Amino acid sequence: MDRYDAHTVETKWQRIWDESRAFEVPNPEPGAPRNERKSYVLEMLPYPSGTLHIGHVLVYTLGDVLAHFYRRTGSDVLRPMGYDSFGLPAENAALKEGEHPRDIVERNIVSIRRTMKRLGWAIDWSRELSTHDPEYYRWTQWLFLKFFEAGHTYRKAALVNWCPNDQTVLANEQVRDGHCERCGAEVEARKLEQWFFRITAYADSLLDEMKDLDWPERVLAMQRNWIGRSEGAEVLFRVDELDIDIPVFTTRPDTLFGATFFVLAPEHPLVDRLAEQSPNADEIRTYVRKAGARPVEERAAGTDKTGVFTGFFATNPVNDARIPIWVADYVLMDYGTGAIMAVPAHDERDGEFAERFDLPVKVVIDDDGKLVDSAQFAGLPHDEAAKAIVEWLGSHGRGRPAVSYRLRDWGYSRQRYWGCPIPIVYCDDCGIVPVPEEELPVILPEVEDYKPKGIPPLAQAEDWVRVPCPQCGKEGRREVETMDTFVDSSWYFLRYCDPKNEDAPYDRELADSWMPVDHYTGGLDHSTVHLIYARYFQKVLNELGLSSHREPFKRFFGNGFVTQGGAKISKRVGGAATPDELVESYGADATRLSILFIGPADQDMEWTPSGVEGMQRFLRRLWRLVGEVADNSSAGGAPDDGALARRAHRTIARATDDLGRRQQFHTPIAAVMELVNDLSKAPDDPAARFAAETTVSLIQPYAPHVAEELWERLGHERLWEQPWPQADPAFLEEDTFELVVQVNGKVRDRFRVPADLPEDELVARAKESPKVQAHLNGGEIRQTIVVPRKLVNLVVG
Ligand code: ANZ
Ligand code: ZN
Repeated sequence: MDRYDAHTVETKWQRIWDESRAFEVPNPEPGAPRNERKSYVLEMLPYPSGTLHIGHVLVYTLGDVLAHFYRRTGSDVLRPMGYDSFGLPAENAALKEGEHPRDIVERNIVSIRRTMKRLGWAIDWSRELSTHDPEYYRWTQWLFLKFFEAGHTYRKAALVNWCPNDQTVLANEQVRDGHCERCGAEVEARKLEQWFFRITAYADSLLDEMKDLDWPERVLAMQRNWIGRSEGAEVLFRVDELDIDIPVFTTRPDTLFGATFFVLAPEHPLVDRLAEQSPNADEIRTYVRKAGARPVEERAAGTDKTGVFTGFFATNPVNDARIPIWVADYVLMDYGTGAIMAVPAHDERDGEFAERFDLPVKVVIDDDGKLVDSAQFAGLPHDEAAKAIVEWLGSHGRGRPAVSYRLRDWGYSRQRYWGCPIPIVYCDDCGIVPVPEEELPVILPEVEDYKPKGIPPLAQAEDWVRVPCPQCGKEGRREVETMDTFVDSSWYFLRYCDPKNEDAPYDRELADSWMPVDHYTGGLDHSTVHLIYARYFQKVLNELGLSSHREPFKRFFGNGFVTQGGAKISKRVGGAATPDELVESYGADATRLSILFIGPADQDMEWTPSGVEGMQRFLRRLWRLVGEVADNSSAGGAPDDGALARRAHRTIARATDDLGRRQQFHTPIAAVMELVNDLSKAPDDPAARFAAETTVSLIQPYAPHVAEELWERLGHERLWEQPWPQADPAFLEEDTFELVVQVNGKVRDRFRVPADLPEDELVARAKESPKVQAHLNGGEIRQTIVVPRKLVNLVVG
């Protein structure tokens, strides 16, 4: 047999797959029976602001392995691909290169597609889409109209996060520690009219429906934290001089007797009224102006406490105490009610403020957690007291249980050029008027200069902007802001189900049959951005009757970052090899294997060239060995039950379990390598042929080209369509033993495991046991003792 030449093998099979449209899944005729088992395998679509880097090789190879695995285990697999081509990343790239964003993304798309094909990813290319394509964004606009009609999107003036560098508004989700997520510039506060999605109305659904998701706990925890649900009470404080009640939100109604002052956020609507009648009017107004310019993040952190006294007092409903009303910027307008009762004895921030301004401190909860100095509630444990006080407030009409959320409505309009136009016309008489459905798409106009200057660049396109009002026909003006690119990516997975539809974003029945996405893969950096927005969209679409599903992604796998020299690879970094260069030097199969072999794919991983060299050597060895076996034996020989046959069956069982249940991508490669070792030691074993076929079959999802070539050598055809090998339990049984698992020397579980598991794997399985976990209690494992073929003892303390 010839030497292994990756290039020849890979181009051969890529051509065959292309010509036979191997990975396309045609949609069935309406009403036609379908395979019961479907698997929608999806990875986050790339931004074509640049070309692909090694990080992409990881994400899309992960998806590829799953797609092959599920196809071969009997599912109809949908595995589409597209490009998130609108938005800041592309526009910033265009600005840097002095070109039009469309030219940049379209050029990058050509390059990305070519690289993807060279890597042999099994994609249904007939469903390809780009979000900047009018055929796509027409439907983004159509969905906007549906959201608008149903009141899910609205316009309001609000304090927004302004990136002075990108000259545009950022959603809260796009601000990291007070800095722009994309460019790193410090974010400023600005007041602007904005378009919002009413995502806060879905806060509880977003929380409750997490129970249906098979997602990593850390991602769910991030979303929970982002939504930030707090239970507490709203309490009314009276201001007699003005004859008004001001509600506050508190999570600690049990501390009500300890309130010694009262604070309004500078933006609170009542501040103006108080200032008008206050002797401190000037001081208050100056303070409010200054606070408004301070970034919200800094205010919330509240390192240096500032504030002014208004001269007014509020009355505490439980004890009629009159407490001074202050204005201070550590209270934020968009949380709770924008007003607080301050309890300096039990709240750290109030404590600091009291110290700074010399305000009284009153302790109302003692060291045992019981109330003191709190009238009839004294002596009660504080949680019981909280309930009793809220009840008392309710019966006196001074308060009620309340819930607050950290989640804000999603501001998505951008003062930038390269985005989906918002199909709205402003009319002096009719107000905000939606563009009629039949007039979509509202095409993004060409402009002379798309550079961001604070005024939306679309305002320059005068002929485009001026348009008759769709309602009264008088001259109106088009909306000149564009949508954030996260709107485009909030529904693309639905369009893939029916990408050519010209009458609707997608046929509901078709989308229902593919959705939800069964395996979604992408970066953890989207945990609180795209992954929340897409969930929100899906819920609204469900309620608008456009989908029967409420969750878009049943299972999510968050891949780790690929680093090189310790640095995260997110763009082309100097010195880092590109996927194209790797394919050129080592072949696609070696490149694919090497990235998944580094380690657990959900953790960050350091990429080194030696890994891909090692994989190239492995493939050469596999090639030689399988070639020899193919020459020396004939197809169809049944394996005996010798050691090699047993090994092969165990390898099947391990790889199948790792891929299907444990979502482990590196261990099956190791298992196959071991089998190759065993085969090389026993090339004349009666089971050699079976072992060789098993090897090729199991490595196929990782290295599909070489696997296909060797499969052919072994006298078979179209491995990508062959059923996944099945481990025969008869071959598995013998070589297992009953593992005894102890915690601190006490037996907590026993179960059978394969005899050849390495020690670290024995320990891993021991820790996975729910019975053992119940006894670990989350404690730190200080020592592990392994007795081979017998037991694992975990010592915690
Ligand atoms: C009295 C009190 C006593 C409070 C105590 C806390 C501890 P989380 O848990 O994050 O929901 N608060 C309410 N609205 C606020 C606003 N707009 N800006 C700044 N702070 C605000 O926080 C809820 C608590 O944060 C509320 O409960 C309130 O202070 C404060 F020992 O009321 B608390
Ligand atoms: Zn009008």
